[in-house]
Amino acid sequence: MSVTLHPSPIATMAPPTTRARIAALLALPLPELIFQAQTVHRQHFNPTEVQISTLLSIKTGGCPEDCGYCPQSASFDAGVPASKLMDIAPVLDAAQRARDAGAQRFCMGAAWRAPKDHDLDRVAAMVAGVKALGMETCVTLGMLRPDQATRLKSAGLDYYNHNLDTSPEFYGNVITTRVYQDRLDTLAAVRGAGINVCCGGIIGMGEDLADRAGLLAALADLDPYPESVPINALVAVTGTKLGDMAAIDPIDFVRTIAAARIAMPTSYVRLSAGREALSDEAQALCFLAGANSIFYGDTLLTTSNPAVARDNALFEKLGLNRQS
Ligand code: SAM
Ligand code: DTB
Ligand code: SF4
Repeated sequence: MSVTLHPSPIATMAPPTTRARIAALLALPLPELIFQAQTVHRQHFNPTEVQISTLLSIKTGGCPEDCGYCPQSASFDAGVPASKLMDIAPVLDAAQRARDAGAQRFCMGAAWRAPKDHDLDRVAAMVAGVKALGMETCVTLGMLRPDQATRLKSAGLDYYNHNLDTSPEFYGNVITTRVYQDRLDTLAAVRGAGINVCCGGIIGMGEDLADRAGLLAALADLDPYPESVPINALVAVTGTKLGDMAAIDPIDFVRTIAAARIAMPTSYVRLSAGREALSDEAQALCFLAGANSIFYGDTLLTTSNPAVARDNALFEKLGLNRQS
């Protein structure tokens, strides 16, 4: 007599996907979520230390991409005039000022779809100059080919920022001039050149909870996941496609930070754009949720950031220190 073996339902049940795990985290009661995030954070970091990066826009505006959030896109009139790539000396002056003010990393951003090779020569000189000041270096220049990534690595580049921005499904609502796979290809080129990856996204662009889980899952499933994860709250700039978007509820932002911390335990999770609209109390919750990095300095790229004096007072009030 033959016996048909039926596999047990438990053995055949697929393990939950990263996305499902993150969706479950986002749905937790806040105290439970914060506790889990704090626990993970303390396993890998000193919870009183915050990494400090300062941004500079080295080439502003006139960008051919149509990212719906971005005041630098030529598709919108957000009152940001286009300018050419800066000279090297003023960039190094700005880096030195940032270093003297306490920044560890200097991040240079250019409003390009992708850098041209002759522009890359000057950016490589900027990277080498900032490195010589004893700072960590980061650039965000748009799409990159593997040979361009190698060129930047040779100049001393520590981090390349290129965000996935949102979930694969929501992406087309925000950007039509390039696709998700383009972003993944650039990230692979950066990783392949041995540069650390800085990659995150934006919350508050009209996406739903499933999209937030999808973004965080896409980040966490990168192998390895990014060393640095900027979580931006949309800065709704008048004139852009998303200029009328309502502000995100700060508690939803805190939840996203906490889920990012749990999903990427050893990453620096950066409380990025949108901090100016957050109260001290909301920012304190973000730090409790596992954020351990900020952009420091009065401006981001084209929009404003909390004044240095406000951040210094916040650090003092919360007993936070700059990472040593
Ligand atoms: N052009 C390059 C690129 O897109 O890769 C680099 C600069 S771009 C301004 C860097 C990132 O800033 C974007 O990917 C986006 O995540 C973020 N960003 C831009 N505008 C923003 C806004 N209004 N609010 C929040 N984040 C924003
Ligand atoms: C990131 O994720 N946020 C920064 C940085 N990477 C380059 C940029 C935020 C820009 C906010 C809008 C602006 O100032 O133009
Ligand atoms: Fe251009 Fe970057 Fe702005 Fe997109 S986010 S429009 S690529 S500067």
